[in-house]
Amino acid sequence: MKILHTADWHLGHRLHEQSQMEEQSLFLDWLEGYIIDNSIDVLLVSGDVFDTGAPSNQSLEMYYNFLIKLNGSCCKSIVITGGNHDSPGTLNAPKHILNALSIKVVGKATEHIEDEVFNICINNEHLIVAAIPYLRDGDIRRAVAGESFEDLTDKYKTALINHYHQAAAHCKDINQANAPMIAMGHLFAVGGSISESEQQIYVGTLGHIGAEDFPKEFDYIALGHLHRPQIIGGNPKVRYSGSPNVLSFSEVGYDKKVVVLNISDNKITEVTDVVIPNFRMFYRIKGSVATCINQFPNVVTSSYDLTSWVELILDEDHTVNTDSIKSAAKKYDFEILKISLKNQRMVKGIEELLENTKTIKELVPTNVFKLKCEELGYNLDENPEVWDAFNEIFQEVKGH
Ligand SMILES: [Mn+2]
Repeated sequence: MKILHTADWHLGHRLHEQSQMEEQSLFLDWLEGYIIDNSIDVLLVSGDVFDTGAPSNQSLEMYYNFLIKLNGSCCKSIVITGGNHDSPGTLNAPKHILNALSIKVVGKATEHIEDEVFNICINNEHLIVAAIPYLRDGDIRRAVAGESFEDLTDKYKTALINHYHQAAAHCKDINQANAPMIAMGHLFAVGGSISESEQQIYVGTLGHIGAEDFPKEFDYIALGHLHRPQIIGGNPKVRYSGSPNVLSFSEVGYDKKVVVLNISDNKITEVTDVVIPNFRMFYRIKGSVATCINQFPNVVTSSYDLTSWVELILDEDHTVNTDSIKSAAKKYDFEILKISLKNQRMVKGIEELLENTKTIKELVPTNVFKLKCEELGYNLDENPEVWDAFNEIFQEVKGH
């Protein structure tokens, strides 16, 4: 049996207000081809299918078109979980009709752990999957009035680990065939590295668990949430597939991947990283105005013919004039999405940030909070609990 693990599609994501629909649909086409060419039996998608809780019609269409294309193919089973970006209601709405197509959807945790555990059987081979979605505090725990932030953090972490142990126990109960057991998850596991697009979805210290916290019964943990493919705590069985498309310029410089597992005789015999093609090229060019312009001829277009996107980080003071850059760039067919100054955050206060911001969407609330603290002379580094508290409130307000 062959299993493919992916996550963090973020369908509908825009990078600096530019639609990424083209590369996202190229990824889904590529994935469909890969699954068919390599006879993948099971597809696992570990959360953040959509970028927002209310995906556009185009995003929904991409999703359903992809799923229906696999119907009748070698891929007999698909398991999809909700991430922190997904609205459980949106993912769950078509749950029953998708179930009829052998597609299991778990948008959020319910009170019944058996709702998250599936016994998949293909050609007499079994696989047990604990499809654990992003776990919101309210889904797994009753808050108690008057609890401190430390209490809350500890209790949430305990509830989270318990949830994994309950799932493992249930998997064992139904595992008559001694089949491999895989858990899915959408969370921040300690020992991973984060990119800028994830900092914006920072969840405080809540739910930070390590590789050792996952029940030993699981043969593999298919994680989502971090966008860089990576193993956690040096354990190759606890792994993030990463996002298939670049969602931030901080994600430039490494390959995007999916993970393929081979199972034979009830054992995972092989775990392979598969590199996804670069549908669009992304460049982050740093240096003085002149150095950056000198780099322009090195910017190439991908074989998929999508315009390359460039971010410039200028090593200049804040009075720099960018006209020469813009006119030099006219000769080339890439697009500059963002020009920033290396020391921008040091020189800009809130007023200046607001003045230079074209749309409210460009403002990241966490940055505004940091700048406000800086202005007030309040040291956030020395008071991490205030930073955590802000993020908690922020998550609450966003409705996650
Ligand atoms: Mn996420």
